[in-house]
Amino acid sequence: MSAELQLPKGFLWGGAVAAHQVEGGWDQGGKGVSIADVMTGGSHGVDRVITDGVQPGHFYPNHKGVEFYSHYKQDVALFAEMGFKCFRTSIAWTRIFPNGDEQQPNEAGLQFYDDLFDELLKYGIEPVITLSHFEMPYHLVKEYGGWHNRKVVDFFVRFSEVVLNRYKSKVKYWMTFNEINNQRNWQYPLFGYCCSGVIFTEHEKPEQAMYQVMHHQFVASAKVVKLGHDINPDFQIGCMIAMVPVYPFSCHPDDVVLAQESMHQRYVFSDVQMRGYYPAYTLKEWARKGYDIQMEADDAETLRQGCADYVGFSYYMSNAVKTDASGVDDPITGFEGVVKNPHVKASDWGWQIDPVGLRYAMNELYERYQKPLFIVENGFGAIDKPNANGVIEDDYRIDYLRAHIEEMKKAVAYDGVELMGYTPWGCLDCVSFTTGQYDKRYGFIHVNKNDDGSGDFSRGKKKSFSWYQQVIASNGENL
Ligand code: BGP
Repeated sequence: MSAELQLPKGFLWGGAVAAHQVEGGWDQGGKGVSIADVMTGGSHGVDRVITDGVQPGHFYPNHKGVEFYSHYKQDVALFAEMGFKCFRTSIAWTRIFPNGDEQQPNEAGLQFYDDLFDELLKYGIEPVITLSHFEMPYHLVKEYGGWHNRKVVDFFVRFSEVVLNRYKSKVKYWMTFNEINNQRNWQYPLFGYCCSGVIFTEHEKPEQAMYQVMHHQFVASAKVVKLGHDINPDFQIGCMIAMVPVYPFSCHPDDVVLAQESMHQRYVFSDVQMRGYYPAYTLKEWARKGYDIQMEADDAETLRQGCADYVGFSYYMSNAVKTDASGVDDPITGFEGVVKNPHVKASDWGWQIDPVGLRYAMNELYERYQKPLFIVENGFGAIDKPNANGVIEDDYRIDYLRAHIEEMKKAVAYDGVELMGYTPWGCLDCVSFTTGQYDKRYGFIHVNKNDDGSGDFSRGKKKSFSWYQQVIASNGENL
């Protein structure tokens, strides 16, 4: 490989998961019920359902996750064997404040993350921590109406203050809200709910409600960034968006402008968190649609003072849009006018595989903000089948990751994009968010748990395990 394609020394190779998708132990150690605990399991073609509290007769996959709560030492040892420099997970808000509105935190919950971070640091693995990854306390949803209620800002800031202080000497890299722009897809209850605890379609003006929630989260994020920098000036606190670049289906100018408008609907989420003020295109949209977003007098100043340090983003796919297809929404990304891109293939779940799109996305984000990027999710969800010897030969996953890493390296080496690290999603098999399945897998580490109920949660190495090990050992040279 040409020397010019090298990644910088100290590049943060690792893997990513989220607390609710791996931990299990949903009612252990004083943990409260979170919104992830009231989402049923789905299957191919059958949607997950949000139930009114935990109801008998339903299967809730996140209650057990993959039992990381009890297996974390074994898992961290496997991450270390792969050579991880960092590991991204989230802190379950309900382990620290079971209902969300208590005055005092739950010590057992705090102790769990102390133990986890110590275990990681023992191997020289940096924790990369998301404060909110799709699992706010269910109590805040029932009693307050989720993030639509301004009071939730204070509850979140209290939770964040406790953990930022507690782990100030163990965790340097933080993110506020995971894929905050998912709620843009408010037509689909699961997406709005995961980010905010709000089912937007139940609101009279759902899109306005979504923007109100967005504003509350921006204020919360900015307050947390400022607070974090006061607690430890070395903290690096990022925003986190789902980056799905949208291409015009054709070079027809109307398609080009539609693609640009589609991106505005997503960029508002990173624009405000990175720049500290609302972009003109959003203010114009609110005026045009007659939306009345409640703000407090000092919110503008709060946003200005709380700009994030880096852009964390997930990248799985690109989309293409076409004007005369308007009205068709993509159920995953929510974009209007989405059409199949004939130049790329798709996964079994219709996610369009586009490694070159990652390089394009990195350039777009870097040019827009001129701040370091961190690819905190990327990966290939598939149904893995063991061969006759019981080994999972996941060459399709290796091919996907290799192609994306190649493009990532070009963005760094040829385009000059500043990139902090790369943490492929679901390094350890976990519960899929969109489907609630065990069988949609991403891991280098196999977890023996299946949608038919079988499995004992034992861990095994897939072929991709040793592949990724040599990728890290060579700092991305041997792909
Ligand atoms: C992102 C989420 C993750 C994760 C991933 C893969 O949207 O941040 O929580 O689950 O997508 O999605 P899925 O599990 O639905 O395949």
